[in-house]
Amino acid sequence: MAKRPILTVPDPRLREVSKDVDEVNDETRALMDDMLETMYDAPGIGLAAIQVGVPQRIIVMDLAGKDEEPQPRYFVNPKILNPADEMAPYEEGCLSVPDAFEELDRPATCTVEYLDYDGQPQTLEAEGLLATCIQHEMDHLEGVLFIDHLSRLKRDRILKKLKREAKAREAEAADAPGVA
Ligand code: GNR
Ligand code: NI
Repeated sequence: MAKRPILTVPDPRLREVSKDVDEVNDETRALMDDMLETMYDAPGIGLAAIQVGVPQRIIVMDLAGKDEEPQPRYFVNPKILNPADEMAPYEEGCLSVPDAFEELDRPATCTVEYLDYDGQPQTLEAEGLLATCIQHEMDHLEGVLFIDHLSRLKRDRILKKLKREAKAREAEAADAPGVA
C-alpha cells in the first residue's frame, strides 16, 4: 500500500467526470488499498478516486470512531436509488477543499447499489452520516464539490482563499527550486 497526494481546489482534475470500472481486478484493489491508506492518513471518512487523480468510479469510506474497530467500505460503480424527499443537515468538509466547513442539506436516506472489493454486487440502505457521506462522494464522481451546493457568496469566498493559497505555494516553489 502507498499513500498518494490528495488533489485540492482549484485543481481542474477535480471537475472531471469519472468513468465506470470495467472489471474489479487486482489493480483496482491495489488502488482501493492506496486510497484507504491515504484517507486514514489525512484523516478523512471517505475518499473518491478522482481525489488522488484517478477518474474511475471508486469510493472508499470508514465511518468507525477513533476507538472502534476499523470498518473499511469499498464502492465500485455506485448508483444511488430512491433518495428520500426528507432532507437532513450535516456540517460537511472535504479533503480537496481544506479548512472549509459548511452545513448542507441532502436527502436523509438513500439506497446504494455497487460492486464490493471482490467485484460482487451489493445493495445498501444508507441513513445518517453514511447517507451524507455516500452522496458527498458520488458528487466527486460527477466533478461536483460540496461547495457547489452553497450560495455563490459563500462558495466564492472559499474559492478565493484557496486560490490565493495555491498561488502563494507556487511562488514559494519558484523562489526555492529543488527544495521540497
Ligand atoms: O472526511 C470527510 N468528512 C466529511 C464530513 C461530512 C461530510 C462529508 C465528509 S467526506 C470528507 C472526506 C472527503 O473529502 N471525501 O470526499
Ligand atoms: Ni470530498
